[in-house]
Amino acid sequence: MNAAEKIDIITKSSNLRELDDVRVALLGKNGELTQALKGLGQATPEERKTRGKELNMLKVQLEEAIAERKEALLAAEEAGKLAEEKIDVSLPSYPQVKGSLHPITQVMEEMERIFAGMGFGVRTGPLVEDDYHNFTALNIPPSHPARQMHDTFYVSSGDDAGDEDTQYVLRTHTSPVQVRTMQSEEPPIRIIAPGSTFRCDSDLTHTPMFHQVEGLVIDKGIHMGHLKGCVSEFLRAFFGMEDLPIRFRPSFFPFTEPSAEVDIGCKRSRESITIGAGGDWLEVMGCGMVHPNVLRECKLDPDEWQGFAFGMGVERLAMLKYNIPDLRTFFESDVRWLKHYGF
Ligand code: 2U9
Repeated sequence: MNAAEKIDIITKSSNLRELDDVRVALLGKNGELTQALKGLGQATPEERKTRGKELNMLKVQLEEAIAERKEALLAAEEAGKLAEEKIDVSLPSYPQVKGSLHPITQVMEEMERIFAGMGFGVRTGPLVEDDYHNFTALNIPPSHPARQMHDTFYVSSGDDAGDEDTQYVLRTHTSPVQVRTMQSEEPPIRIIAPGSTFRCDSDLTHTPMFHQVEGLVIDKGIHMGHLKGCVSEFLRAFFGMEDLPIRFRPSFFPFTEPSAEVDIGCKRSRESITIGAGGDWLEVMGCGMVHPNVLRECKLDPDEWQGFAFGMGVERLAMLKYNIPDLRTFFESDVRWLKHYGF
């Protein structure tokens, strides 16, 4: 086989494997050219010189031809792969993981939806509050236990953070939002204040940050009947039970008079709580008629304007509605937990 024929075989090899077989047959340890070069040992010095030169030139030619063909075959293979592996950029990513709002946000929005249906607007306010809006305006005396350092997160006012004589706290309830609303808007008022609140408390049933939805109605001639009707309507809508048993139990809060705690009927077993059925009671929220001192502090005459207020913990109500036994799971961000409870 002459040089041209050998090069022809190289350029005609149709894939990398075939090309490598040709390379081995020509240039491998026992290849044709390698053997011919080895055979030069027996040739005369003159022959070795001319034949050796020819064979080495041929070797370079063949190596170049093989390298060229290899490059061409690799390029063709790559082009074939690209043509085959077309990417459809319009396809959704896989696996398709859809995000969702946090369960607490979802429950809070559900509460907002129910109250919106009863004509309530939504108000929000600062998370870092001054002592006046969080305590004083709400008729909470300086000696009240809620004001103590171990119950409330006090915030250093620093050099450039507000008035240096003012004490700042992380709000312990959303009630200051209602105070601010009464002081900046004209009655009648019908609002809820959803949001995060903070207390120095951390155990199985308390986290330092939790959520509340509080509500306030101020109008002329408002009485306990309005309060009971509104709260009952909300609880029956929230738990989806027209005949949910509800009772109002006398209680005390500095900002309401009279005050009540609200219980719903349930059946308690060692494993779980069933809402609605059975002879047991479960506390779900607090409420009352706005204290005359609070009305006066907000420049409202108690003889002209009356109102009711209520407050509830969102985590607690979410746990009851969705049968979630452990409060801490709300803060663990475990996707399997979200799926299990259908969020
Ligand atoms: C103003 C006047 C009155 C809000 C109220 C409660 C009763 C209450 C608790 C429920 C569980 C807080 O999250 S919890 O620990 N709240 O029992 N809250 S009356 O009363 C107000 C608020 C603002 C101006």
